[in-house]
Amino acid sequence: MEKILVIGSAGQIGSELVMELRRVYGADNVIATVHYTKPPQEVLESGPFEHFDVMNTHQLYEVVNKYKVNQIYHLAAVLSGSAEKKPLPSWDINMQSLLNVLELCRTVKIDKLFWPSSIAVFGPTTPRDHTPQTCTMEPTSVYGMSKLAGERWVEYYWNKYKVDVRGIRYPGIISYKTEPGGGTTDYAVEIFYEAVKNGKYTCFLGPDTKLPMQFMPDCLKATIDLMEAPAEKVKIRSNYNVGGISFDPKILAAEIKKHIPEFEIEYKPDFRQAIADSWPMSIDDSVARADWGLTDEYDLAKMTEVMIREIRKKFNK
Ligand code: AKB
Repeated sequence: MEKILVIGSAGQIGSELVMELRRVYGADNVIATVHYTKPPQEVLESGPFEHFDVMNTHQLYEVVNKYKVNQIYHLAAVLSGSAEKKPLPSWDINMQSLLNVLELCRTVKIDKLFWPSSIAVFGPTTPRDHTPQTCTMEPTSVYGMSKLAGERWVEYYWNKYKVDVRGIRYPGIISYKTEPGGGTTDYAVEIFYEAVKNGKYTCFLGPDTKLPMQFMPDCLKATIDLMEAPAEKVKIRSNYNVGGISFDPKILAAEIKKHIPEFEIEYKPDFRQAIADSWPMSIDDSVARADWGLTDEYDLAKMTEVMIREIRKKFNK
């Protein structure tokens, strides 16, 4: 039987992944954990929950022993925008937490580890259109540097110790349950909230900043599909490209206007523009499709419709 530990269960992806894993594997078999942020009530109430700091190895081993954990999803990280404000502490958290978890997997019997990377591993010297799985990677953000170093470490633990680690280079993730925090792609969630609540949005990226994004249901499906794939199909251990849908703020605003005709957008690019300009505009994920059968369901129109419907419900609008 699987006993799954989710590190970072209060975050945008973690909070929804816990609920999906509980649906698939049974509520009692998925242990949600956070450090300081309070997770949504449904995460707290629907199954086991622990409070601990992944930087504290003693606490990490204790929780793993207590529940006889055999799978870990390590999602805790400082994202791109926040990491630029505190480069050294962010590097420390992103790298040391990963090394703590990798060492745990090496020394205790953990069957599988999921650790996500990001499109942030790419940089200005990477081909920006249909960015291939393997190409030049010279990230310029602290977050991207930490994710690229992490990719090398997870592959190292696979090659050297056979730690069965799997991961996806997440594009920007769009969702309506838990808002993201500190990322460069966060505009693509904020815009929906502001459109529904106030009918206008000031975007921190310019109108033509095209980036790859993925809707949460497709993100959860890809994550769990990769973890359930037979080990021999997972040929890349340093993280797979996943492309989702590519669009820029003006295209997204036009799609939102189809539902909220009075919606207005203005642009005031800030420091995150330079980060976005160094990232891919679209991703080639053919390797993930061929190796373990990545599929996705949502295009821009379908995602926009669900986002607006659900946020309207949330705010009785
Ligand atoms: C960010 O914007 O930092 C994240 C990411 C693309 O990894 N959403």
